[in-house]
Amino acid sequence: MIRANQKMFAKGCRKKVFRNDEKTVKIIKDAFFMLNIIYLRQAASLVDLRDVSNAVQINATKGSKLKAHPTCTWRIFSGILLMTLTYALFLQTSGINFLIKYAMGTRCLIPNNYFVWEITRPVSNCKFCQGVNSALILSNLTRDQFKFYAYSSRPMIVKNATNHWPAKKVFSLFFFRNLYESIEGAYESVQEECQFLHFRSDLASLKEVLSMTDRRALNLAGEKSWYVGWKNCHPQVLDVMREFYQTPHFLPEDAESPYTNYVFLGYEQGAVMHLDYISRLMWQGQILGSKTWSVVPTPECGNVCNSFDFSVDAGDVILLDTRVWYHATNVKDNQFSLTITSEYG
Ligand SMILES: O=C(O)CCC(=O)C(=O)O
Repeated sequence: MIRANQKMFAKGCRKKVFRNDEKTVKIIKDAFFMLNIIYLRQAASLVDLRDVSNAVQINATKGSKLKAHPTCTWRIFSGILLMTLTYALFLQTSGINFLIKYAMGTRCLIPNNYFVWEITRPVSNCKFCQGVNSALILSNLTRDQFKFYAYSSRPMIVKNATNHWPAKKVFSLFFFRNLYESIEGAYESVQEECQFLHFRSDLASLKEVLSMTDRRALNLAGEKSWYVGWKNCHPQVLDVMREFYQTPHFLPEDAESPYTNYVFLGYEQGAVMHLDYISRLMWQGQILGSKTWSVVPTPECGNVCNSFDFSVDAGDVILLDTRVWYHATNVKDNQFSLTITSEYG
């Protein structure tokens, strides 16, 4: 009997789960009171009543799982729709994120190379090269004396201006090998923030340059000749280098100089003919060896200006506006050439 009543009550409650109207609620309430009275009359205890109540809850839950209520159908539909939209949004945003990351990870959307620089550079005013047929050679200059020439676009050589630099006794391929090997992140800084120029050499990175064999480093017979340049921008590398050279003493006091520099070193054919895309004028201290520089005016000035060559020896400083003079270098007489270059302006 109790079981039969339980079944009946359970049936009513299951309906309650699925129907919300007031009439149903009233019927169920009445049934509930009736059942309680019946149970109590049949000497059921409160524990029995609690059991009935538990049984009803279990059945009601089962019912809700087995039978799909319209609200549930709507919920399932909404859930699927929501999941689909979220997934679509995820795909879309991950696509957008990919594009954002690509744009942020790419330093320039337009490729950064000589061809692009050449076609986008401003046309030069030929005044910079008119009447210039040779480099101006200066020596024993004070800062005051140099003021007059400071921002000239005529190539200039200041003789014997770096002879006192300790760099001439210290700098070598082996010095830079030790320096770069001893500073964490030094190689990466060249690769990621600075620049490596291999010119005609088969060396693809500074790491390759600094790990070449001693025979090749010395350009011994049978070894491939090499000439490279790279920009130093790692602060620790620069700090160490600065112990061995100074900015040329004659440059104007108020001239700006970046806390970066370039090293060019190697043998035989040096830099290939090119223009620099930098913000200021260039100075270069020739620390070891002698070089020939070839300078050529920009093509738009080719009919009013001349190309010419000049020589620079160890100890000299060369000053050149490498933004308007195309330039190439050649190391003399199988010597080893090593220079420090930076900007001023
Ligand atoms: O020193 C060299 O051989 C080349 C220097 C150069 O090309 C530059 O400073 O732009």
